[in-house]
Amino acid sequence: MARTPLIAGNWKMVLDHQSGTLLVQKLDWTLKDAKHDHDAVEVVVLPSHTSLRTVQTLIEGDKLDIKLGAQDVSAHESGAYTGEVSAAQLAKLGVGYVAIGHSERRQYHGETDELVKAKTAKALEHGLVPIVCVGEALDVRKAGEHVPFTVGQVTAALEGLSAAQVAGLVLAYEPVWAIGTGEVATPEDAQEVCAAIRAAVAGQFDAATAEAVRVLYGGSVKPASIASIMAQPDVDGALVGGASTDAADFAAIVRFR
Ligand code: G2H
Repeated sequence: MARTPLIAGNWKMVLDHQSGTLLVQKLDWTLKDAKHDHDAVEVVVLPSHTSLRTVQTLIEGDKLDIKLGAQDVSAHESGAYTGEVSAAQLAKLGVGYVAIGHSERRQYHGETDELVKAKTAKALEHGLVPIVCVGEALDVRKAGEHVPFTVGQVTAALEGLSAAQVAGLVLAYEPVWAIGTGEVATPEDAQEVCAAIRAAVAGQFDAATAEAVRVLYGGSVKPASIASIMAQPDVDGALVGGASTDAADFAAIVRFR
């Protein structure tokens, strides 16, 4: 079965609940004008936790086809974890997706492969679709170790999950050197690692799981670069940061074809 492309907008700590709501409205109008087929390309926005409720109310109230995701989730079930947001809380709010292990979480908040694995399992337990982020820093790329490094992050995150769970989740390859730098990996760079990730999933689970799992590329994706990235056979979509905070740019990325 063909994999449905997914374009996810990671707003990071940029938009608030008002600017975020406005962006979703503009995005929806633009996509409706363009008669965008949401079954052909799925659209997800990942607001800050403070904006989730407002954006969810808009999406549900106006029956928008845009889907909602969070940028992070706790590995804990519930209890005395000040500042954390649980998978159960997100699920109750109607959140469908959650980014886990983004390089900014790994870099600035010390998130380890072990924590990413625990968060992924917890998200799945509550019916959320994890978008598990992996990718190498510049020194790793320069050493030519980007494939084993990234595959290692994937293998660690997926350890202990069932094939069915893995088939339904999303992996995002985001080379750290290309994040917010304007430096985009070439389509061939993206394909090389996304294909290696898929092959690793086949080895860890089976061929059908590898065929089903969606692998995104992320890192300075812009309207001008999306088509060539999406033309790669193992790239099933994009995790977009900066360009997702502009409705026109994000709509153009969603309409990559
Ligand atoms: C990578 C990406 C979105 P940007 O962080 O996850 O951000 O498109 O700004 O590089």
